[in-house]
Amino acid sequence: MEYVILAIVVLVLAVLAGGALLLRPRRRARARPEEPSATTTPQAAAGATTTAPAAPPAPEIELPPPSAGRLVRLRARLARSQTALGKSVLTLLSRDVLDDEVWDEVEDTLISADVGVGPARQIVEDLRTKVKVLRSRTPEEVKALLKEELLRHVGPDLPRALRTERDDDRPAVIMVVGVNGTGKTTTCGKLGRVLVGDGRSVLLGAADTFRAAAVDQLATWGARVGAEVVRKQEGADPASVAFEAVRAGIDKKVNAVIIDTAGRLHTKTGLMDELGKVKRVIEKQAEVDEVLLVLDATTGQNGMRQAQVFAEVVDVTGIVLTKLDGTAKGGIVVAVQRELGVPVKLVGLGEGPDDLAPFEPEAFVDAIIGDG
Ligand SMILES: Nc1nc2c(ncn2[C@@H]2O[C@H](COP(=O)(O)OP(=O)(O)O)[C@@H](O)[C@H]2O)c(=O)[nH]1
Ligand SMILES: [Mg+2]
Repeated sequence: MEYVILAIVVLVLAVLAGGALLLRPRRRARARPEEPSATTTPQAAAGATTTAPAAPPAPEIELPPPSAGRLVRLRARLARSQTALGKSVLTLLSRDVLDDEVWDEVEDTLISADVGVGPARQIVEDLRTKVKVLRSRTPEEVKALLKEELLRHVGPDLPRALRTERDDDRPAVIMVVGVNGTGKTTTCGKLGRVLVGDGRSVLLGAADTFRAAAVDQLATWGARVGAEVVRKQEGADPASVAFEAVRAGIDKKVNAVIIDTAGRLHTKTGLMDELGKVKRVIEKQAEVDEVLLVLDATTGQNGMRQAQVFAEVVDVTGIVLTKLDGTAKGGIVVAVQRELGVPVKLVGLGEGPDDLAPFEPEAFVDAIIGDG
């Protein structure tokens, strides 16, 4: 009898335990679909259409903050330029006596911030005249004059808008060129993200086929921003990748196609021939709206000389000045526009996905001169 009671107790316990085990996963299973759907609904829907051929586990697509006013938000990144330029120039100009020696030092400071010799001399000359005209010379007045002079050299009225809109039945085509390591692929990704954030559809073309890693790097950006990537194997003909990317962009009616290119080949002439060919091949189907030359702000004159070679081969429509964060060489904006004859349209202020800003002359000059 006791055995029977014991057996019943064991049986009841076993049923209870089994029930509990069955219930737990059910509860979890019910909770699961609610979690992701709350965070990814709008973007995931967009991603599902634009990245249709991608592998099943849908990448998490992030929606970036708006691009307008970014330079103001990122101005702290220009702190080193501010120390080099704004602070030291203002310290010099607040001396009791402004003699030749002080003015020479101001000029040297501007040159060491990469403004360029010619513009530095001009700025000092004009500033000197204006300060002489001023009877009282308060720090505020001097700062306002310095800002005015710098702004004039940065060019407040240069056309800096990017052409990223469809033209009739063609997407906007943007080619990104420049020396290896300057930040081309990163810029393609960041720019794609800006455009997607502004509600446009984007397709990326991986025409840097020199290294497989470069293609993968662009594909990672594509997955992240929700842009399809047209790619081929390492060593494939870059022009054919660009051609197919534009073809796909036309077929899929995207707003913009961004073509990443190689910054090196075995020989420099080979690279330049290749770039010219990429552009010509694209132009069989669509106009190239922008050729953005990416320039690393930390490389100074040397980088500029290399950039000039690119500018001779493809008609550059805008400069992307990268790595302005953490360099004291903010003055290079003035020099680069002067030497290449093309406006700076975008600036890179860090490695993060939202560290690309449309270039705004006033905000830039304010940031490198500083408020304090
Ligand atoms: N600090 C900083 N690093 C950047 C910026 N833009 C790109 N980089 C870094 O520069 C390196 C080279 O960039 P990549 O896009 O691969 O250059 P590419 O060879 O021209 O395609 C990477 O480590 C990027 O994260 C920028 O604006 N600021
Ligand atoms: Mg690259």
